[in-house]
Amino acid sequence: AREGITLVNLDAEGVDVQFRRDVLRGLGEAQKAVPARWLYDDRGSELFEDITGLPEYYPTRAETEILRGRQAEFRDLIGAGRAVVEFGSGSSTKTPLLLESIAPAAYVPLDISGDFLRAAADDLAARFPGLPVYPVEADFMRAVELPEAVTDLPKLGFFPGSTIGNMIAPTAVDLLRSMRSTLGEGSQLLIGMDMIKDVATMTAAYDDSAGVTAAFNRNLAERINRELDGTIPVDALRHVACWNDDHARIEMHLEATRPIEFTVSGQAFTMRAGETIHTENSHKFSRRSAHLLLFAGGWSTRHWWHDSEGRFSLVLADA
Ligand code: AVI
Repeated sequence: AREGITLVNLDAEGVDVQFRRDVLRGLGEAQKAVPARWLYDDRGSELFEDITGLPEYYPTRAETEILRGRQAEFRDLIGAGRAVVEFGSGSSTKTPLLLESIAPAAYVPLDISGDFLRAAADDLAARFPGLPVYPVEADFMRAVELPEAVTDLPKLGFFPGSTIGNMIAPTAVDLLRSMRSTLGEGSQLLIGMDMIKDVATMTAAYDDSAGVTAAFNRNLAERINRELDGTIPVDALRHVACWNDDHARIEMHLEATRPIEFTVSGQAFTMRAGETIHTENSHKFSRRSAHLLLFAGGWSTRHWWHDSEGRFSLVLADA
């Protein structure tokens, strides 16, 4: 199964049909699993914001360090006058750092959520008064038609945060290929990728001492109870973050601490003590695996930047 994104589809009772389908299907599998995209309801998105500021969660700080410290190099290698197409609503700190370094001709944020998109676009337009901003509400997992105003401009795709790492390889390749069709010949892509490092550092980033990541993970079970009339005893689920060396990824699971029974939308499920629901993958890369993934997705790597501790990379690639 591929982890796609589609526009919200509610039934007569206001239940998100796809959420219900994914949860019922995933809880029925031998290794229970729910696609990670469902972690991000309003509460989950708030908790993720909190995660990005945690001492253990190095990726946001490391990527911001690169965006701050390498502005002159971005200017040299990317050049002025491009339309910057950001996949996902702009982040309040990362996007301005890129825009101020390269002096783009236009900014096109793409997001599936119209509300986030408009808020981020208004914010950016206020900070860069001379810059034309064209928000596009779309599912960027598929090729997107960009506004006519930017058709003739060279493009730079921007996909920070290592969100590519939350996808299994076939989905990541599909996305990179869609980005290439969206941006067209002669375009560039600036993409964040989190690197493989010592297991303790990676694991701590997903199991912080304040318990914010645990709350983020358990919110998925709470969301199932809230939205799908579920009876999951959330107090019997423990947050687990572990390194899977075969797949080079951190996995998040919810582990039953005792045998439990519950229903979701009227369907009954059981879990043995120690059984888990797999809730997220966060793949980490070597230079070689990053290069191969980008290449399979239709992109040739041109330049690598990493933070002072070598934890995180921003990669510039050509279509
Ligand atoms: C959004 N994404 C890049 C985060 C990551 O690091 O994989 C999601 C996350 N999950 C737990 N902590 C952060």
